[in-house]
Amino acid sequence: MALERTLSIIKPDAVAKNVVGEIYSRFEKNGLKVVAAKMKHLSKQEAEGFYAVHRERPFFGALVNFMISGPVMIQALEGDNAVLKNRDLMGATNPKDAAAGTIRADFADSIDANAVHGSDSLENAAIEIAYFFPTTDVYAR
Ligand code: RTP
Ligand code: MG
Repeated sequence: MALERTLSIIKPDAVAKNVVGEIYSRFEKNGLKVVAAKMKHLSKQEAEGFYAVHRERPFFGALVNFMISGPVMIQALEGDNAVLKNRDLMGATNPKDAAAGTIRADFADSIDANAVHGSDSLENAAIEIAYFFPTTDVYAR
């Protein structure tokens, strides 16, 4: 299996629900190690830049406004097949469609307030990690 890194964000709704530790525990129990982390209240510009691929979508404004509604917890995760493993732990984008036992099934309220972000490809993972962390702040383990 390939050792990978992926970018995870615990969104404002889940930070407000005080389930950061609960979500970290799921990463740890499934072989994903935190190799960089910080809490941050994103500016509008930072959120727009992060989700730039979605800027033409009808939900872009709502997505950005939600992401700046409170602090988020941002982490790089490392492990075997980390990108797909994290997506599996997260569950489907809409919590109504998320499999039982996934983070979104357990903690998300709606397609907007859906608890977590995870990179969707290895290529995007590298871009997203670099967006938030200088290489010196990512700790190989
Ligand atoms: P994320 O990027 O946050 O990890 O979520 P994702 O890959 O599962 O979903 P994506 O298609 O990348 O969409 C990014 C976020 O935009 C919101 N969204 N709303 N109303 C809608 O149809 C809609 N579609 C997407 C969601 O909050 C999603 O997480
Ligand atoms: Mg996405």
